[in-house]
Amino acid sequence: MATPPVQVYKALVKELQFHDHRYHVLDDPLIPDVEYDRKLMQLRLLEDTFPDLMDDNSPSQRVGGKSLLEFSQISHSLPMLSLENAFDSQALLNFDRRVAERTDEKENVNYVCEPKLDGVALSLLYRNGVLESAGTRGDGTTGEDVTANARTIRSVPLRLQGDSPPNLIEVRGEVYIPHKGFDLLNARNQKDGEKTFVNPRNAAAGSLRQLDSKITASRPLVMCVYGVGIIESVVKPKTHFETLAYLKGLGFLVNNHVTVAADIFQCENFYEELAKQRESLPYDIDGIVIKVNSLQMQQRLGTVLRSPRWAIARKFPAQEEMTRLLAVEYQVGRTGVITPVGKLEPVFVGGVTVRNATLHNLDEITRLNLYENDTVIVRRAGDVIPKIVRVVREYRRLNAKVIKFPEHCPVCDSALEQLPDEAAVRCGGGMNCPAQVKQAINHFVSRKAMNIEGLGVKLVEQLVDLGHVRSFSDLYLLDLDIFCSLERVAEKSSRNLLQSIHASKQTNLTKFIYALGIREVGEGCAQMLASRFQSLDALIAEPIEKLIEIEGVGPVVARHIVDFFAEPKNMIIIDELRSIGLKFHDLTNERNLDRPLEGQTWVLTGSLGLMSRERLKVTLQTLGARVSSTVSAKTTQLIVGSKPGSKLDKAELLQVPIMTEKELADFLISHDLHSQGTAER
Ligand code: D41
Repeated sequence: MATPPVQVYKALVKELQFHDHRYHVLDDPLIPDVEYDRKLMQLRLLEDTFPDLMDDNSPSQRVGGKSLLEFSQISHSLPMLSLENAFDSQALLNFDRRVAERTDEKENVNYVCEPKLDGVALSLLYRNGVLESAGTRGDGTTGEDVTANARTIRSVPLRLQGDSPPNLIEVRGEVYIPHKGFDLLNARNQKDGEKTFVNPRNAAAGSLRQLDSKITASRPLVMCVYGVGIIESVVKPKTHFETLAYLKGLGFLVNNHVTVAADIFQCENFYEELAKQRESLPYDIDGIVIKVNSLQMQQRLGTVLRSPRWAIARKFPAQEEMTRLLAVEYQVGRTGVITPVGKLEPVFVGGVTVRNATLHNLDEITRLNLYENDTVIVRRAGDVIPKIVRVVREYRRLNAKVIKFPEHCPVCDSALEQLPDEAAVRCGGGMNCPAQVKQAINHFVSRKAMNIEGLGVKLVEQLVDLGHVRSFSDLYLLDLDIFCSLERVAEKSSRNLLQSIHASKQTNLTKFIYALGIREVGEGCAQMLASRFQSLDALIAEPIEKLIEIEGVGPVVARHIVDFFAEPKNMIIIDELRSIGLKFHDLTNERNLDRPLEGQTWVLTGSLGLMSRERLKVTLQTLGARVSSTVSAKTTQLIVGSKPGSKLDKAELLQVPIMTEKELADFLISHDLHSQGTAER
C-alpha cells in the first residue's frame, strides 16, 4: 500500500477549515460552492483510502456520528448566569443608577449593546485550541453534553484560529436558526410528511437536543458568541468589547450589530434603532442585552442570585400571545371579497391591544383547523395586521364550534361566488351591495383619488344607508339640506364639504383612473396608464391584446381593466360624472406642455391656507417639479405655510430658498403658471 500523503492531507484540512470560516462565520466565501465541494470530495477520498490519516476535527466530520441513548451531564466550572429583564426605559435608568452607585463612577459608565438573539444558550470548552466539549445551559450549573451535536454546527470552530490559542477557554453564545434556513427546514419537513416547527427558537432547541447528531447536522444551526467563562491565556482583554474582538480572532461568529455606548441614553437609542430594524433582520431577536464594558467594573459589581449586576436585557414587546377566538365576522371588501375576521378576547401583543385578527379566507380557517372558542396564538409583528398563527389544540373547549362560512353576503344577501383559481369568495351584489358601495365611495373620495376633504368613513356610511348615495355621481348631487340632516354635521362643515366636492371636479387623469377602483389598478398603475393613453377614451378603446403587452400591466390587470369598461353600469357612471362637469386632464405627465420646474425638487411645510396641500402638489408636479417630503441640500425651494415644523429650520441651515404661500401664488400668477395645469385638452 502507498504511504499516506500526510502533508497533503493536513494542508487540505487546513484549507477547508479556512473556507468554512470564510463561509459560515465571515459570511464572505472566497471560492464558489462547487469548488469547496470538490476539495471536500478529495478530502473524503483520502480519508477513505487511508483511514489512519483521519483527524477528528476534519471538516468532513460535520455530518454527525453514532446516535446516543441519552445525554450525559456536563457541569459548568463557572455558572451560566441568567439575565434580568427590563420592560421599559425606566427600568434601564434604574439599572444605570444601580451600576453608578456601586462603582462610584464620576464619569458615565460605558456599555456594550448586543442584539438579544432568540435561540438557546450553549457553552463550548476548548483545550489547547481544540473543541473538547459543549454543554447546554441546563439549570446554569449543570447542563447536557451535546458535544457531538455542537461539532456539526459550521460556525463552531473545531480548532481555534491564530498562533497562540489560549490553553483553556470556555466560550458562551446563542445557537439559533436564521429565517431562511427555518423556512427551508419547514418546507422540507412538510414535504417529507414530518412535523413542522412553530418558530425558529423551538426548531433550534429541538435540533440541538437530538440524540442522533446526524439529524442535528441536517439543521441550519448557527452559533453566535457573546462571552467567556473560564479563560487561561496570555492575552487578557480588559473590556467586554475587546473580549468579543478576541473571540472573533479565534474564529468565532460575533454579531455585527454589537456597539459600544457611552451612556445609558445611547443604549436606549440602540434599542429604538434595533426595534425598527427587527422585522428586516435575517434572524429573530427578542430585545437587546446591555453589558458594562469594563471587565474590572463587572468584577466589582458581581452577581445577585443568578444574575450579573452588570448586565440587563431590555426586551421588545412580545410578538405572540395566547387568547381566545370569540367569534368570526365577515367583512365585505371594495371588490366584494369576503374576509373572515376573528374577534378575539382583547390581548396585549406587539405593543398594542388586539381585538381582531384577519383570517384571510376559507382556506386559512381550514389550514388552521380553527373552531370558534378555540385558544389561539396571535402574532403581531411590526406594523402588520395581527394574525392567528395557530390553534392550541390541547386547550380546545367542549363548547368549541365549527366555523361555517356563509353562503350569502352578510350585508346584501346576494349569493357568494368563488372563481376556480381563487381562494377568495366574493359577493356577487356589486354596486347593489351597500358594503361595496361604501368602500368604493371611500376609495373614490380618498386623498390620492378625488381628494374630497372632510368626507370621512362615518359620513359615507350615513349617506349610503340613508339612500342619498348609490354611485360616484350621486356625490355631486348632494346639497346643504342633506348634509345638515346628517348626524354630527354642522352647517359650516356642510358648506366646506360642498366646497370640497365641487373642487374635486378639477382633477387629473391619473387620479380619476385610480378613483374608479378598477381591481388591481393602484396609484402607480393609474399613473402609468394616464401617461401612456393621455385620455380616458383612448384607454377605454384599447383592446385587451394590446393592454397585456404594456409593461406593468399583464394579463390579470388587463382583464380587470377591460371587464370594468365593458360593464354598462360603469360606463353610465363615467358619463354621468362627465356631464356633471368633472374634468380629468392629465396633469402629471405633460410631455407637450412647458415644464418650467423640470428637474427641481420642492418641499411643502406648515399648514397651507390658500390651496390644499394635495392640490398644490399636483400643480407643482404639473409644472415638472418633484415634490418631496424631506428637505435636503438638493431641495430647490421650500414653501412655508403657518406653523412650519423642523423642515424650516433645516432649510435655513442648508440655505435652501424659502417662499411663503403668498409668494408662491404671486410666482405662479406672474409666470402665468397657475392655470396651466387646468387647460383643457
Ligand atoms: O443574544 C443573547 N441571547 C444573549 C444572551 C446575549 N447577547 N448575551 C448574554 N449574556 C449573558 C450574560 C451577561 C449573563 C453573560 C446572554 C445571556 N447571558 C443568557 N442567555 C441565556 C441566559 C442568559
